[in-house]
Amino acid sequence: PANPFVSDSSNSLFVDIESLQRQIDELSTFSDTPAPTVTRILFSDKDVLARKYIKSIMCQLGLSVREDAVGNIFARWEGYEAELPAVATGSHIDAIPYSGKYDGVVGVLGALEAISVLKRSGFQPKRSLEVILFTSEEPTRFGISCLGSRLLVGSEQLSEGLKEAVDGQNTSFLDAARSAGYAEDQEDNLFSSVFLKKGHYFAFLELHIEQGPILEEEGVSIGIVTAIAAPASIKVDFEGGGGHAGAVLMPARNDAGLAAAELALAVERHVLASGSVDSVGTIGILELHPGAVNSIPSKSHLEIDTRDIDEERRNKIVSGIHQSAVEIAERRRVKLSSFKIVNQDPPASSDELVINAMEMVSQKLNLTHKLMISRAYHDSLFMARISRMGMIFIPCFKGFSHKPEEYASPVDIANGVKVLALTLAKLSLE
Ligand code: HGY
Ligand code: MN
Ligand code: MN
Ligand code: MN
Repeated sequence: PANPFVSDSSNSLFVDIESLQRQIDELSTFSDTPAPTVTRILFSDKDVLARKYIKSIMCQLGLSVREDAVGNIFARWEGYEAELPAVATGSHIDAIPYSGKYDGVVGVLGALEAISVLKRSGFQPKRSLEVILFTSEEPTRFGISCLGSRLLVGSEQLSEGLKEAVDGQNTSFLDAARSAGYAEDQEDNLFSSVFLKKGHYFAFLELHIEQGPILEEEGVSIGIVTAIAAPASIKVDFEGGGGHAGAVLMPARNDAGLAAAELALAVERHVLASGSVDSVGTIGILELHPGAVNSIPSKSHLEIDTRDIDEERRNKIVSGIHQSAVEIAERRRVKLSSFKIVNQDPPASSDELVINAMEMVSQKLNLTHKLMISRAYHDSLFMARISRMGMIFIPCFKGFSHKPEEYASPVDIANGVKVLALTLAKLSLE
C-alpha cells in the first residue's frame, strides 16, 4: 500500500483547502449570534445542527461513526490490523458566546481533511485512525470544561456530578442531553459507560490554533506542544444586607458588590505576586443582584479562572484567593455564601514519541517549527491521562481567540493538516 511517509510525500499530499475553508465557513453559520461572531453552546439547536453537519462529512468519508451517552462522536477508519489500539485525533466545535470560527473547529474539520488527504494518497492505515468530536470543551453551559474528554478518561466525580448538573436556566444536563438525542438509557451507569481504558488509543493528537501570538510573531509555521498549563476555575457568592442606595449610610452597609469587586482585584494581586509571568487570573463573570442602579447589591456572584504551567504555583494562588474571600467577607460583614472550586486540574506533558514524530514530519515538509507550551487548555489535557498525547499548533492572527477577530490563514491551516496527516500515518504504522 502507498505509504506517504516513505514515498516523496510532500507533493503527493494534496490538501483541498478551498473545500476545508468552505466547511469552516459553513459550520460558523450554526451560531446563536450574528456573523462574524460564533456562539454555539452544548446541546443547543445550533450545536445539534453543527453535529449533523460534521457527521455528514464523516459519513461521506466512509468512516464508521458512533456516539456515546454524552455526545462524544467517534469516526473510525479501520486499519488492516484493526485489533491494535488506534491512533486518534480530534477537538471540539462548541464555541463560547461571541467568539470566533477557528477554535476547536480547525482540529475537527482539519482532522477530517487529514483523513481525506491520506485516502486520496492511497495510504492504508495499519492501526485504525479515529477522529473524535468531543461533546463540549468549553465550560459555558454547565461550568465544566472539557466535559467529554474528562468523562472519557474516567472521572467518577463527573459521572456522578452530571446526574445533578443544571445550567443557568435550571435545565438539567440529562434533559439537555436527551433533547439533543443523547443519554437515552435509564440505567445508573449511564455516564460511566462512556469511560475508555488507559491504552485504548496508541496515541491522541490535536490540531489547534495557538490562541497566542508567538508563532505569528516569530514567523514559525508549526508549534509542537510539549505541555499544557494547569487550569482551575472557582465560583464565589457573597451575600449582604442590600437596601436603598440613598437611605442607607456608608457605615451601615455590607455591600456584596464591593466585596466581589475587592476579591476580583485580590485575584489580580495574588497572580502578580506569584513570582512568574506564567501565572494568569481572570474574572470572566461578575453578577450583582438585584442589578438596579439605586439598590445596594445584596448578592454577588463571581467566576474565576486561574492557570499556570507550574501546578504548585497555581495551587498557591487558589488558596490565596480563598483566604482573601474569607478575609474580605469578615471585614465587610458580608456572608461568603459559597466558595466552590469547580476544577483544579494538573498540567499534562506531551509524549516524546509523538513530539519526535511531529518534528520529523515538520522537517520532512520543510516547515519551520518550534517546541512550545499551551497556555490554553484542550481536550488533550485529559486524553494525556489514558494515551500518548501531542498537539500541533498553527499561527493565528495576533494570537486573537475567544473573540470574533480570531483568524487562521488557509496556508497555515493547510500546513497544520499536512503535519497532522503525516503524523497520523507515521503513528498508524508503528
Ligand atoms: O479556555 C481555554 O483554555 C480553552 O480555549 N477553552
Ligand atoms: Mn476555547
Ligand atoms: Mn479550543
Ligand atoms: Mn527541530
